[in-house]
Amino acid sequence: MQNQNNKDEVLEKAEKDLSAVKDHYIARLVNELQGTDFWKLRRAYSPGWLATMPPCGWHVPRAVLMDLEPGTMESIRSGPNGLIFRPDNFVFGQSGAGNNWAKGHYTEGAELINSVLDVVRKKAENCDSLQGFQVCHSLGGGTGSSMGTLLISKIREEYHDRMMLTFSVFPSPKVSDTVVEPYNAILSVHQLVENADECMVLDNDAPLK
Ligand SMILES: Nc1nc2c(ncn2[C@@H]2O[C@H](COP(=O)(O)OP(=O)(O)OP(=O)(O)O)[C@@H](O)[C@H]2O)c(=O)[nH]1
Ligand SMILES: [Mg+2]
Repeated sequence: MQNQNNKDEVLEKAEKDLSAVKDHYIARLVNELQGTDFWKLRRAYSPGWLATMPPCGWHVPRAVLMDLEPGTMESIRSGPNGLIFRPDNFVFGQSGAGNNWAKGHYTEGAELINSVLDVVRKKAENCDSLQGFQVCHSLGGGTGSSMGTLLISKIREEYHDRMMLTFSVFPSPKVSDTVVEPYNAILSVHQLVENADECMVLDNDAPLK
C-alpha cells in the first residue's frame, strides 16, 4: 500500500511539470516504477514518442515484447495499458528460462529469437528513418539477461549502423530472488560491452536507499 502511494506520488509530481520530464528523468523513474507505470508516464507526456498512429486513432508503442513464459504477457495484456500494444507484437514461449542464462541464450531463447526478429524487422521497415533500438531488460533473471543480449547481438548483426541503447536493471542483493543473479548479470555485461552503444544502468539498490 505504502509502495503504491509512493508510486502515485512520483507520477503526480512528474505530471505537475511537463517540461521537466526529459529522457534521463524517465530512465531514473523506470528504476522506481513498474513497467506498466513507465508506459503510463510515457503516454501522459509524449504520446508521439516511439509510437505510431494507426487508423484506430490512438498511439501504439513501436514496441516488441518478448518473454520465454506467457504469464508476464498476460498480465500486461490484462493491465491498465494492455490495449495500447498491438497483439502481434507479443512474442512468448511456454517453458521459461528458470534463471538459467544458457537456456535463454543457447536453447529455448535461440529457438524463439527468429520469431522476435521477424516482428522487429517488420517494425523497422515501417520506420521512415530508423535511428536505433532501445532494449529494456533485467540482468538478474534468465530471460531478459540471456535472451535480451541474444536479441541485441542479432539486431547488431543486421542493423550494424544503427544505435543500440539499453535500459538494463542490475540485480541487487537486497531484492534478489536467487543466488545466480550476479552470474547472469556478469555474462550479460560481457555481451553488452560488445554490442551496445550506450547502457542506462538501473541499479535495483537505488529505490531502497
Ligand atoms: N526495478 C525492477 N526490477 C525488477 C522488476 N521485475 C524484476 N526485476 C528484477 O529483475 C531480476 C529478475 O529478472 P526477471 O525480469 O524477473 O526475470 P526474467 O528475465 O523474466 O527471467 P526468468 O523469469 O528467469 O526467465 C531481479 O533482479 C528482480 O529484482 C521490476 O519491475 N522493476
Ligand atoms: Mg520471467
